[in-house]
Amino acid sequence: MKFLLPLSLALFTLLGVASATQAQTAPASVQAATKGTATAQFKTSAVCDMCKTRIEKSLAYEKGVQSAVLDVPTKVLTVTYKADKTTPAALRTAVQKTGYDADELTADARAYNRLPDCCKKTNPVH
Ligand SMILES: [Cu+2]
Repeated sequence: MKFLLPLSLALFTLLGVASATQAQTAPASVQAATKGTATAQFKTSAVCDMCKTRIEKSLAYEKGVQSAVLDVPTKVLTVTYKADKTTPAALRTAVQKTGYDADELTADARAYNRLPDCCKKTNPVH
């Protein structure tokens, strides 16, 4: 009967692996439920709450954008968008046209010049 113990241990191990595999597939099905929605983050040149409002409003009007949230202290803009309606590149362009840098891309000069002095990127975050 002694030989049965390792056998049942092996069986338990197999079962354990099987349930672990199932657990791993669960998040994938959650992702499938929200399929088509993607999130992108851009480092901007925003310096204050006015910048935050300006950028979030501007992005809200962009095609395919579901939400846009700017964190002023880190200057990071998080955009949730429909992947079949827009692209991170188009979203960066939208940020540039609002007058702010988006990652390595420099702000549109005209839009930047229209910003109030307190929102110029030469200012520290305030
Ligand atoms: Cu500002």
